[in-house]
Amino acid sequence: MDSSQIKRKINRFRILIIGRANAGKTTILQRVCNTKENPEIFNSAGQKVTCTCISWQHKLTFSQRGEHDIDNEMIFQNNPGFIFHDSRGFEAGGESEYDKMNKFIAGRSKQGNMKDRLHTIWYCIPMDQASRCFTEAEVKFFSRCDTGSIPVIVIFTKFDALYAAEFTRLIENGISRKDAKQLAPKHAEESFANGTQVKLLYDPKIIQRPPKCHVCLPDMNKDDADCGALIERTAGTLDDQVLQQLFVSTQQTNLELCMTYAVEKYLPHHLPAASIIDYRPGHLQSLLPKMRCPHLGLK
Ligand SMILES: Nc1nc2c(ncn2[C@@H]2O[C@H](COP(=O)(O)OP(=O)(O)OP(=O)(O)O)[C@@H](O)[C@H]2O)c(=O)[nH]1
Ligand SMILES: [Mg+2]
Repeated sequence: MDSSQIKRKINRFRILIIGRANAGKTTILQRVCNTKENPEIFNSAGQKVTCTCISWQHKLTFSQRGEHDIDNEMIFQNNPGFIFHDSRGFEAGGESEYDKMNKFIAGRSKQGNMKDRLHTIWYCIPMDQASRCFTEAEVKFFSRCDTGSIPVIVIFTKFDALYAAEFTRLIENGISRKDAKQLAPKHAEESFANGTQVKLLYDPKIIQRPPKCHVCLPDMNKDDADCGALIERTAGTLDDQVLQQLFVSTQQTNLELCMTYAVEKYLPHHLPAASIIDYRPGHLQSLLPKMRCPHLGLK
């Protein structure tokens, strides 16, 4: 199937994003869709959820308009190829909220039609809170929630919150302020990768249903934010090649990934063996414009 056939069949790539209030969920979705706009929200009947009583006294906030109703679909005009479902998890609501989420995931994983299924779950855990332990809700999700074949990726959001402590540690070790500022992000990533939180996440004694992988995202609120790592990890966790092609061609923030998948994964299956490619950069560049790769959105 080429990408236009895939798009006709599955239509849109559907993602559930979960995380505590203020975890940075909406910011990530905006980044992935390369926009600062809020999404349009549709209920499960496909009707737009609109705000009918806007006045300065009655102005509803974005979240009151249904952003966190897990059944609602959120679509950004800038990239309507993604459908998002947003959930604040079940931090406030306990069992009934958990059951609602569980039911939603179970229902969406059983849908006969591929286009109605959930294709990926992103679970956000923010790093900017005093206690950086997992909440009860998070432990419960990763111990009990059966997500079937839907891949789950943990996103450690607001990762830049760890830089200050790392900066201080470097200064205490005699590094200059200038160097410490430059080194802090890399050091923070290294100590985090070997730290308790990551170990806990994959410890079978505590977490019976671990995520497929995790990714650390700093500074998503900044104009030059880069969500490339999330896009790459998500593509890498999709076992189904059709879904992987759909995701790679739907996302528009990581062109490099499009090229990598085109050259390394898909072209070899679509070209006669004799025409397979010299990977030297100069040669490849001269070859690509002559090729038609509609399954990747490259024409
Ligand atoms: N420092 C820092 N701030 C961030 C980052 N991502 C988001 N923020 C800020 O965190 C705040 C909350 O971000 P949102 O994206 O609205 O969080 P949310 O999870 O959608 O919040 P709710 O919908 O209310 O649950 C905003 O002020 C963002 O600018 C980040 O990577 N680093
Ligand atoms: Mg939000």
